[in-house]
Amino acid sequence: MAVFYRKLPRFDYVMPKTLDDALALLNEHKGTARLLAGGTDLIPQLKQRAINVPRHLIDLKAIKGLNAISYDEQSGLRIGPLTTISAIEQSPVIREHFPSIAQAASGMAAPQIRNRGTFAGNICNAVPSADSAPALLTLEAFVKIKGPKGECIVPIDQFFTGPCETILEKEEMLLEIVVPKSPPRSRGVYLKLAPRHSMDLAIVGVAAHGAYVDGICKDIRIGERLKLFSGVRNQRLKSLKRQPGQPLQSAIP
Ligand SMILES: Cc1cc2nc3c(=O)[nH]c(=O)nc-3n(C[C@@H](O)[C@@H](O)[C@H](O)COP(=O)(O)OP(=O)(O)OC[C@H]3O[C@@H](n4cnc5c(N)ncnc54)[C@H](O)[C@@H]3O)c2cc1C
Repeated sequence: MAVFYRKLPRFDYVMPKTLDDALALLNEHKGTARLLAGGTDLIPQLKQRAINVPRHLIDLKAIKGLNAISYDEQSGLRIGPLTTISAIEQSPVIREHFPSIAQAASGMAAPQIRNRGTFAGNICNAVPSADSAPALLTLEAFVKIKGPKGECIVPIDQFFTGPCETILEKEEMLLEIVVPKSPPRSRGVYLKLAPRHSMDLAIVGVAAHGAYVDGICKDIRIGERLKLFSGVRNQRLKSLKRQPGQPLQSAIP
């Protein structure tokens, strides 16, 4: 059973006003500093002493402009690193163009946590039960990363390297989530299996995204995020993924 200490461990708390200052601090205290977005993962982890205590906590909240959601036909959807789960859940543009992302957001935690926690923090924490990941995987999203060496854009399936592990270096920050425009006549959905839906972490979370033209399945993508990365894979899903170009009914085994 997890033990929660009442007091947080000691650390220095800094609240930079600009992105450059935040990145400079992260680089200066390489390996001994952590970024703080909503804190809904980090603070419980610190109270549990579940992670090495950082010497410096860099709170991003005072940096303006990091919570934007924007969409256009060319560059697709852009989600800033401080965009809360609630903002994503309620965004008209996300609901219209990327409903599986909105569904994933609305199935996460309770409203209080959704008002504070961010999608970026959810994918940086990279637990196997993270609800944000499956929809982003099926939508072939990218993440923009910034560090001392500059910026790079990485496909989301290369971002995760294992349970609670990502390619992020200690001095790097996730700057943006980018979701390309979906092809016409495509649809997506996110389904979460949990004992009490949003009040529990997912046992299984599956997103599917497909494009169909005249009953023919042009493209099907399925993003799974099985709890514990058990390696168990559903054979029906696997064979369905191999069936683009088939009439939809015959593609379902
Ligand atoms: C009661 C409760 C219920 C929950 N239920 C669910 C649920 O149903 N589904 C689910 O998926 N999650 C759930 N969560 C977890 C969810 O709240 C978090 O994963 C949240 O999305 C993390 O975002 P945050 O802004 O709070 O991140 P933080 O806690 O601030 O940060 C998380 C980690 O990411 C790093 N980080 C944050 N932002 C960046 C960045 N821009 N660049 C680099 N690193 C960064 C931090 O250093 C830290 O290591 C729950 C949490 C609680 C407390």
